[in-house]
Amino acid sequence: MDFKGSTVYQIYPKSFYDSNGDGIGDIRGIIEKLDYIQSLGADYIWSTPFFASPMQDNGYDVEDYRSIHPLFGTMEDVEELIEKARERGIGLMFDMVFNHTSTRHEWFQKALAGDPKYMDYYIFKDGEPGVPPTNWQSKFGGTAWEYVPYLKKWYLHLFDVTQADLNWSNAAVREELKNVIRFWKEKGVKGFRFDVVNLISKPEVFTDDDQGDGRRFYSDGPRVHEYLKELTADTQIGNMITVGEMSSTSVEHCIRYSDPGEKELSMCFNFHHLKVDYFNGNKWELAKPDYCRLKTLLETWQLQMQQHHGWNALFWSNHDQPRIVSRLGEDKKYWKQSAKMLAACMYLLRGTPYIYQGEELGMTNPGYQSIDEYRDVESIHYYQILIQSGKTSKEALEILGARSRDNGRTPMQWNSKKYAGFSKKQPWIGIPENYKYVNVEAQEQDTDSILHYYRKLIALRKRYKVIQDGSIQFLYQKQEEVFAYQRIWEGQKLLVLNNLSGREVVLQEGVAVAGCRCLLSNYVQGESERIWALRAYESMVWLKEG
Ligand code: TEU
Ligand code: CA
Repeated sequence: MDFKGSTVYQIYPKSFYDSNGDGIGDIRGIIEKLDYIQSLGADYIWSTPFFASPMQDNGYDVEDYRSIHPLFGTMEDVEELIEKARERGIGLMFDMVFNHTSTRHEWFQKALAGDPKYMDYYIFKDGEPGVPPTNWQSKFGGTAWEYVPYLKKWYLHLFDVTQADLNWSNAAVREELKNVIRFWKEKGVKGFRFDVVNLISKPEVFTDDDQGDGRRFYSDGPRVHEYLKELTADTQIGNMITVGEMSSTSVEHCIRYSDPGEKELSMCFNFHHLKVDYFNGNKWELAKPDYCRLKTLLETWQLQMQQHHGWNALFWSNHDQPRIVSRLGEDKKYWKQSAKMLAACMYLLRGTPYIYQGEELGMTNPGYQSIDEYRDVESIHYYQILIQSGKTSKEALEILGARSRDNGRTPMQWNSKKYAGFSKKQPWIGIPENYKYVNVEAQEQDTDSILHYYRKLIALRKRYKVIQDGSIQFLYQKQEEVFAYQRIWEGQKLLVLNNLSGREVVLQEGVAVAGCRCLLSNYVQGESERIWALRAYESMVWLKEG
């Protein structure tokens, strides 16, 4: 299936469905829920990692790329998942964490034992204790270097200290990773998501960053395009769906990563639009969302990618992000309207949608009240850092409540029974109280639910070429609360109008809809010739066929 017409459903297995009652979601849990995923209209499932791992970073610290963590199941389970999904026309995309491995990986263990071959698999630098090679900071807080006294060397870890960065300038490392791809391709995997893949190429010389945390030296690093071209060519994944997760990237680089002529990846995730509520770029300081900036970012990326043959992955949420309805929508009075509006805003743009489990229900942040409720390594680190910087525990918890990655990792809400029907046992992480009404079962019954709205939206994408392939133009660019665009393809014209605010907005000069059909809306639409105003969080989609 052409990736331009596809929709991807993202699963975080640990929190999707627990089939054996140990409080932790698993592979058989995904198998049991395949009918549900099919009913959404998803073409692919991207699952975050379930490989052997000490789980310091919930599986993003891989110990063995070819074996399955027993918590999640067995290789047979994974093979069955691939097969049963295939029978339903759904392809599996696996998550390849190739920037780093767990320090428990055999390669790193051999490196620690002093084997020079494997030391060259990682980034070791000579040095003295207490004096890291550079001042670079880990993404999870603190220095990005760890000292190994008996080797008298430091190793680089851009993430947790148990996640050692691989040395991609070593051709042997690149060959090892290609073999991992080949292994999973042979098992019938249909696509890949590459974790922080724009960080794989480090500079030749390591120097202090006097302007930041070091990221400008290794994000979209010197040889990254060369490495990706080589990986794609040598593993023959150029005709599969591939997506790279790009950290602190630029549109220029994302064009190169995703332009079919470059033969690197099908598309990219970038996070600029999910930083519009950071205070001066700082995730750990709260600020109100800047909708103006949100609009400008989405518009710029859409237009640039369109002009230069790039392709966007369209998404609002994933396992690293707070719930979008709590963040850019309004999760109480206008819960339903704002969740639907956000969906239409994003998933009718030019690109491939990635819908994260529970987003289709309008799942919200859980509102944890104590640090003991948090599980994520990043949240726990930053709580300490915030306290050390002088914040009270109440302030730090308020920040985590809005920013923690655990907000997006709470169990999928299946029904209103105990533990939201996710498990028979107390789950590994707490469930938001609203599961009583925010759940699959309740929303299956309500034809006006967020769930049904997502289904309609996905079906529209399948049905209309204009959504898959149409060109895009933005409207009302000067009106801050209005996010509006039109898509054009041959005789079809699609008009998408959204009010990003909780207030009624009068449109400057109104927009003609005479002769158009309303395909989707989160309010009842009467007959009209022209739209003059939008109600709180109102969203409407009109089609004109020529
Ligand atoms: O995420 C990379 C990433 O950029 C985020 O973790 C980000 O740094 C974080 O939210 C800081 O605010 C990927 C995975 O999606 C994430 O789960 C992993 O922890 C990370 O890579 C390391 O593998
Ligand atoms: Ca389980």
